[in-house]
Amino acid sequence: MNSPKRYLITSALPYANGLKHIGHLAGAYIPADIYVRYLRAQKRDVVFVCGSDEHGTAIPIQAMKEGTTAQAIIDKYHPIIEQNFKDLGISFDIYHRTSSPLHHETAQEFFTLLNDKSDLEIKETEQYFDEATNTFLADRFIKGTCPNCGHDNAYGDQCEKCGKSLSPDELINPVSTLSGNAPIKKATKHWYLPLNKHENFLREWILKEHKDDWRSTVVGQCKSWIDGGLQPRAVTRDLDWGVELPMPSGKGKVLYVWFDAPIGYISATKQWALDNDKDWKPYWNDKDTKLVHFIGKDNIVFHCIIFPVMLKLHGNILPANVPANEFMNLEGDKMSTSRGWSIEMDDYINDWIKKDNGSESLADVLRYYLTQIAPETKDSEFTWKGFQDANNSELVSIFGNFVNRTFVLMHKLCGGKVPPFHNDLIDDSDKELIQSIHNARIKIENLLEEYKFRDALFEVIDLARKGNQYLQKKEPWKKVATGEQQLIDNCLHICLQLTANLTILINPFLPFTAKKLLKMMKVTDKILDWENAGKIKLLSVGYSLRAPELLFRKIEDDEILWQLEKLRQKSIANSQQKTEKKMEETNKKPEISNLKPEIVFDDFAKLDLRIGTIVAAEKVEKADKLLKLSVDLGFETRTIVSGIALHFKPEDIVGKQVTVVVNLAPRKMRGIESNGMILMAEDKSGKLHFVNPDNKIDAGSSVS
Ligand code: B3M
Ligand code: ZN
Repeated sequence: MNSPKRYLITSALPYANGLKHIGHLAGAYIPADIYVRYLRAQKRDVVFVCGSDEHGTAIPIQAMKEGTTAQAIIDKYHPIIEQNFKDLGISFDIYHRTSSPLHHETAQEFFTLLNDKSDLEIKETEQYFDEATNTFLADRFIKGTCPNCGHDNAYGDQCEKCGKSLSPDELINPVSTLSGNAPIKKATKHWYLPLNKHENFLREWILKEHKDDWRSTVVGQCKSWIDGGLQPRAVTRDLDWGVELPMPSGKGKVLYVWFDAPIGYISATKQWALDNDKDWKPYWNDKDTKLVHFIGKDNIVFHCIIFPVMLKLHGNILPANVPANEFMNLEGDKMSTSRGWSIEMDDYINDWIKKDNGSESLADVLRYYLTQIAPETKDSEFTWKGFQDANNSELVSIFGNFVNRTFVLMHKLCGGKVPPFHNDLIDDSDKELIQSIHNARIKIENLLEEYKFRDALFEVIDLARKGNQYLQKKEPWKKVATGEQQLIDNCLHICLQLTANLTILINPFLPFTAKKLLKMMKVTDKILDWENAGKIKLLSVGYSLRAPELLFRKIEDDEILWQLEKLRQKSIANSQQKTEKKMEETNKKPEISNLKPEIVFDDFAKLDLRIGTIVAAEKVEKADKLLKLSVDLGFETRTIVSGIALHFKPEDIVGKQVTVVVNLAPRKMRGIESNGMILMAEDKSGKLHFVNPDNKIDAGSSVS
C-alpha cells in the first residue's frame, strides 16, 4: 500500500459555549487521537488540528443564560475544554480559536474568493424577525416543532432530537428564543452557496468514488440529502457576532457559523505552521495529502456536502474520508448537557483522575471503554456498570494481570533480567504465540487504516489474553522444583517480548499506560515505533527491568453507585431549574405570548376527544419520563405511552379519568406503540394535571 505524503487530521471544533460531554469525546476526539498516534508511530508526516468554534448563535445564547457577554463566554470555556482534552490525552498539534484574527482573515479571504468568482448567489428573501428585540432570527434564535419528528424544541438550523438539518421556515409554530414571541417576516439580503449546482459532482464523488471506502452510514446520509434535492444554502446571517462580511455591501452581516467553522481547520493549520516554522499550503493544496475529518453524525452534511463544495470552489483538496460516528447514549437515554443527562469530561476528570491523585491511568480507562463501545456503525450505550466491567474484567484481569505476572515472575525466577532464549527448546506453543504477535500487528494495522478502532482494540486485548493462556499452560513457577531453568527462561523471554509488543500496540489507544510500561521496561519511546511491532527481539537478553507498577486498579461497586446517583440528582436538579425558570418567565409575561395562531372550527373539529379511565399503569423500562397506560375508552382499551412519569406514580393514577385524543396516528415510543394522547394541563409551577370531568362519567363519552 502506498501511503500518502502527509496527513491532515481534524476533529470537529467544539462550540465554546459550555462543557463538552463524553459522547462528544467518543465521537470525534478519541478515534482521531488513536489514528494520529498510530500515524506518528508509523513516522508519517501528520498534523492534528482542532480548536474552539466561537461563533454562531449558540454563543450569545449561552451569554444570555449566564448574564454575560459572548466574549466572556468563549474566554471562559475555551481554556477549560482545551485543558480537558489534554487531561484525557488528546494530542492535538494545535488547539486554535475561531475568534482569532488569523481565522477571521482566512475566512474572509475564502468568502471573497468565492464571491469574486460569482460562485455565490445573492438573494433577497423574507425572513423571521423578532420585533421586540429588533433581531433577525437565525439558527438557534428561533425554535419550533420539528417537521420531521415532532420534537417541540427544534432549532432553526437543526433538530437535536432527530438530527435533521432545518431552515427556520420549516419549523412549525416558530417562536423567538430571545423574546418568546411569535416572529414576523421581514425582507433581507443574503449570500447563498448554490449546492444544487454541484449535485453531479457530489453524486460522482461520494456515491460512486467513495461508496465502498466510506462508512455506509455516512454514504447513506449523503445519499438521502442528495436524493432529497439540494437547495442553495445561505452562508451569511444578520447578526453582530461572527466573522464580518469583508465588503461594504455586507455591512451588519456575518458569515454563517457553518461557513466559517470548517475554515477553522485551515486557519488552525496556518497557525500551527507559523508556530513550527512550516509551510501550511501543501496540507490543503497538494493532492498527496490525506485529509480526514473526525466528527459525530450530526455534522455529516456540513463535512461531506457543504464544506467539500466550498473546498472545491476554493481550489483545495477534498477529504479522503469522513469517518463519522453515530451517537452514544447514556444509561438508556440520549446524552444531553442541556437536560442534565450527561457526563462532562470535566466531571470525569474531577471525579476519577483528580480524586485518584491525578492518576493518568483513569484517563486511559475512559479511553478504553469509549473505544470498546464506540458507535462506529450504530448508536451505542455508556453504562457505569459497563465501564466498571471493562476496567475490572479486561484492563485489570487480562492486560494488567498479564503484565504484572510477567514482571513478578521475571523478578522471582530470572533475577530481574530479561532471560535468554534457548532456541533448541522452542516448542509449538512458543511458536504459536510468536506467530500471534506477528499476526496481531498486521490485523491491528489493517483495522486502524480502515478506521475500525473498536475491532483494533479488541485485537490488542486478545493478544494479552493469549499471553495469559500461554503463561497458564507453561506454568513456569512449577518448573523451579524440577530445575528446568531453560524452560522458565524461554517462557518469560517470550512473555517479556510480548509485553514490549503490547506496549507498542496499546500506545495509540492508551498512551498513559504505554508510558508506564516504558518506565517499567527502562526503555525510551523509540521502541514505540510501529515498525518494531511484531518483532520479538525488542528487549535484549540480560537487560535488567524495574519492579512492576500497577497498571490499573479495580473499580468498586460503591464508586459506580455513587456515579449513578450523581447522574440522577443532576437530571432532577436540571428539571427543577427549568421549572423555576419557566415560572419566572410565566410571571414576567403572562399567557398572551404563548398564544398559538388562530384556527378555524374545522381544524378543531378534526380532533376526536374522549373520556377514558386509566385501568393500568407501569413505568417504561429505561425511560425515566414515560408511563405505559392502559386506558378504557368504553368501546375498547388502548395502550397509550405518556411522558408524565416524573409527575405521577403509576399506582396513584389507576382509576383516574382523563381526556384522550383518540384519532391521533399511532406512534412508537421506546418500542411500544402508543395509540392516542392524554391531555394534560400545566400550571404555573410546571406541575401537570389531568383534564377530566367534574364527576365520573361513562368511558368513551365524547368531548367537544
Ligand atoms: N461546532 C458543531 C458541534 O460542535 C460545530 C462543529 C464545527 S466543525 C467545523 O457539533
Ligand atoms: Zn426532529
